[in-house]
Amino acid sequence: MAQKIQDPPTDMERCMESLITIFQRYAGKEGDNSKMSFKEFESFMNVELKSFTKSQKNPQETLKKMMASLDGGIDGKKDGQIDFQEFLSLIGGMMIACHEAMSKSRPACR
Ligand SMILES: [Ca+2]
Repeated sequence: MAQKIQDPPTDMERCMESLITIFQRYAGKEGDNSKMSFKEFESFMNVELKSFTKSQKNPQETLKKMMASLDGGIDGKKDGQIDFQEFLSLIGGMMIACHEAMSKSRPACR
């Protein structure tokens, strides 16, 4: 049977795959690769979002607050770990802020 030639992944599909791969890379540093401990979250923030983390007055304190607000944010299940759904709500929030900043920096259309 002839095999259907697969289309190459789209930019969006590549982007989604990258998010999953990056999450698993950090979440898998210790134990379960489906959840991030504070140590794993801190490592993720210090490497992958370093310009944000470095710009904070007290990076560790900020990360602790972020972790506390993410953990249990959706289903109310506070377990001291960040699962993929909680991770996506962080990325979503940061992307909304980036999108707003990018929209403002563009010259206004006339
Ligand atoms: Ca883990």
